[in-house]
Amino acid sequence: MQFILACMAIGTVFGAGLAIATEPNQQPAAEQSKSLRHLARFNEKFKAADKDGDGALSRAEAENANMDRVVTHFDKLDLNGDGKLTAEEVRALLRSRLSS
Ligand SMILES: [Ca+2]
Ligand SMILES: [Ca+2]
Repeated sequence: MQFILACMAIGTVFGAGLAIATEPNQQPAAEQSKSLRHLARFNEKFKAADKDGDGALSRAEAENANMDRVVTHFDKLDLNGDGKLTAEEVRALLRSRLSS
């Protein structure tokens, strides 16, 4: 059992390393650092807005953080309908904004 777990852990590390190694080739460096900065800003804002620290934003948390676009589209963004937005669900908004 421990051997299997060790194999899984090694596979995860190598898999992640591979993803990091191949990613920079997919877009120009300047573009990538721009989207990384964008993502870092988003993560900070998300964490600051998540007052109870459960890793998701309730509607009230989004309202308190003045995330107007998130509040406006809250029901649409809440893909699984649990009344909270995870970072992944809010990222769908960022993606739609970037592509439109
Ligand atoms: Ca929360
Ligand atoms: Ca949700």
